[in-house]
Amino acid sequence: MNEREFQGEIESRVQKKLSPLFTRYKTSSGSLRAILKWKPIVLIIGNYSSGKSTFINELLGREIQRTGQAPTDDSFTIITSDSSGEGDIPGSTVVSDENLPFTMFKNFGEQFISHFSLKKVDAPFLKNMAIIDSPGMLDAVTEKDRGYNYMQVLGEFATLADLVVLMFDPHKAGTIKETYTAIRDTLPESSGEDRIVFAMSRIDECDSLSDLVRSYGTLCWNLSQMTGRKDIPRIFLTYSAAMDEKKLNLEDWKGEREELKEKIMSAPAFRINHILQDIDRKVNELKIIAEVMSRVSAKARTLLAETVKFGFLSGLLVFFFLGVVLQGFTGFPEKTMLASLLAGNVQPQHFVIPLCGLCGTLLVAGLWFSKWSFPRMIKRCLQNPKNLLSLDTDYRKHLWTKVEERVRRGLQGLRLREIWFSHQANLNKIVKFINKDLQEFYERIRSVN
Ligand SMILES: Nc1nc2c(ncn2[C@@H]2O[C@H](COP(=O)(O)OP(=O)(O)O)[C@@H](O)[C@H]2O)c(=O)[nH]1
Ligand SMILES: [Mg+2]
Repeated sequence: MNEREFQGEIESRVQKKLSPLFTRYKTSSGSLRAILKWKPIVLIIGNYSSGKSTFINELLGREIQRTGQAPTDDSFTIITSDSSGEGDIPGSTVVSDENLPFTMFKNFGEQFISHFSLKKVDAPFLKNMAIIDSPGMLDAVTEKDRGYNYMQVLGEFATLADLVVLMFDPHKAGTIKETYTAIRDTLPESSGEDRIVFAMSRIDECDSLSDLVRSYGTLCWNLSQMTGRKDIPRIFLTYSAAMDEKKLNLEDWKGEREELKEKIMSAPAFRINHILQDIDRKVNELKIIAEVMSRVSAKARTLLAETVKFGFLSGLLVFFFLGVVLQGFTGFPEKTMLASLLAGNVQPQHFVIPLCGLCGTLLVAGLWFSKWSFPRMIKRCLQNPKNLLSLDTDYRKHLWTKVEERVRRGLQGLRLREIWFSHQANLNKIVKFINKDLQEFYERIRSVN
């Protein structure tokens, strides 16, 4: 299977079948489009001084990134390779380049942009891949001084990345909770943990084996606290062979660094999977929105039908008896339609009052519906829009938190005439895409693996 071709096919199918719906429900397929646009991405995050930049330099075989004990490098750097030679591109250019998937990062402001750049280096493995080096997490107080929302930036990069390496060192094994939360929230539930790789670096600095085991234990405890799961994911225990003064005999862990490197090199292979997971999430979000709109429209139509029925019945009563009532109170008209009907000599003028009464009643019913009962129904739905659908799985519950705001805005802006729009037909299209197109794509990658 040619991955590029497959990616193109997925892209055109999404474009054809889903984009009108994304537009219709005012949701953007933004990150999806960005992901489809460029090459596979590996994001490396973790505490400062955990050895991220050292590790990247090792992959490149050159000192490209600055390293050091203090938080030396406080920038996000995309490192990649293309045919146009080496060079640095400043953040302002990167976020304006429509061919790159980073245009939305403009929203994080000047402070972020001045701490963002793209480095082109000559490394064959980066032709079809990019690595992102990130500034490390600081403590909560210092975090405020950055001038941009660091956690959100991390989340946005993680959405684009095919693989996220979370790196920490034995001294700070207990402090990665925020980082983890920031990225986990942005990843689709269905991806499980397979897009996140945990690595504890600088293990050569442990004073003894028991020191190492203690750090590892702390880390496992923290991880299980964060993931809410009892099973511990694989944690690569690594160190940079270039560092001298090894207090421990690290023979047993020698291979782990290489394994981690291999894992990173294999990121392009995860890509199609990642794309499908993202489509899965986007389309399921869309489905929730369409479901709510379809339910609310159906409710509104039922309410309208009832109002029309009631209006018409009252209108009939008015039609026949308005003249009688009027006559009783005012003496006018001299002869009611009912009386002339019974007498058998009806004249056209006898129908004037009844018809006016009928039209008036229908008008009042219409006004009542549009000005009072429909807005009241929407208001009720807005009180607890969650009740409009069944959130039967954790995945759907999670997606709901993502789309709730959009659903609310959609409901608030719902015009009366929209209740005739074919939300149900849209919903059917979405379900069909999930059950047929998406499954077919999943089948195809399964048959290759
Ligand atoms: N002993 C030891 N030191 C390391 C290791 N990896 C990195 N360092 C040192 O730790 C410091 C921080 O590394 P750096 O790569 O800049 O960390 P970053 O902030 O995560 O990018 C530097 O002085 C490195 O030389 C390692 O595996 N073992
Ligand atoms: Mg660094």
